[in-house]
Amino acid sequence: MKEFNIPYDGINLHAKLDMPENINKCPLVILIHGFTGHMEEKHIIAAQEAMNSIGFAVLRVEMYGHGKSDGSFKDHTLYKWVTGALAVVDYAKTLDFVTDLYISGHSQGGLLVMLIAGMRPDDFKAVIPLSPAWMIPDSARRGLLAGAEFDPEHIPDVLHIWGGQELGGNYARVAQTIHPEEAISRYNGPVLLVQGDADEAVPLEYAKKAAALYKNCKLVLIPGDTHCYDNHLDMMTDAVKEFLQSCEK
Ligand code: FER
Repeated sequence: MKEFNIPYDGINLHAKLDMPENINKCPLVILIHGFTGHMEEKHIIAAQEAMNSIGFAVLRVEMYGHGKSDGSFKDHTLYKWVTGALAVVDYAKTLDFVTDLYISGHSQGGLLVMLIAGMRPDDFKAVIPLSPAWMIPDSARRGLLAGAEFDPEHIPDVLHIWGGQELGGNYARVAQTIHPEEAISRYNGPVLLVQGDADEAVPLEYAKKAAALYKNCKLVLIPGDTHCYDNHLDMMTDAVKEFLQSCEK
């Protein structure tokens, strides 16, 4: 494992690169955590280890205001995550060992990779949104984010969200401008979307709608599982492994 920072626009994003064993050249998956998350979460590590086990390198990166990266949680927005992720892809494209590039993210990270895939569709062999929280923009337009209720036409400067944390109003202002359907329509490559059908954070209808809107999407619904695959983590990792292997055939 190599641990380092990816600098962009004067800030550092904390990254870890895990290589598969005994391989010189191989595909790379960029893997991103969710809202309030970080790269050492159980489901993120499980995905990374599964990918490594079938010969894929994995670049885990913590986005603005999360984990050991720069920026405060309160000040993060989806635009900051998008510009950060674009810089991460630029970095990944400089790595000589990489044969094919993939991108995967969980929850808000899943929304992020949907947006990035639409912005640079030529750069990825395939995209893997895990329980993607792509209802966030709709929720922001309705005035309900992470347990905070607000007037969507008069957004306060601070939102008081779950767990007593503060989130800047700019998060909501930015989220209101995002239309993931547009990003979905711009990516024609293969997509694997995995979600528990008892996900408590992302409505099941969003998983089904994304799968229908993508031109080439495999939807794996895990029976009875939660947002972070607490009951069947192995079913998530099995779906990811099978999909990635099919992409490399
Ligand atoms: C919300 C529901 C879920 C929300 C964020 C999430 C910001 C994201 C969850 C995750 O990334 O795990 O209302 O608002």
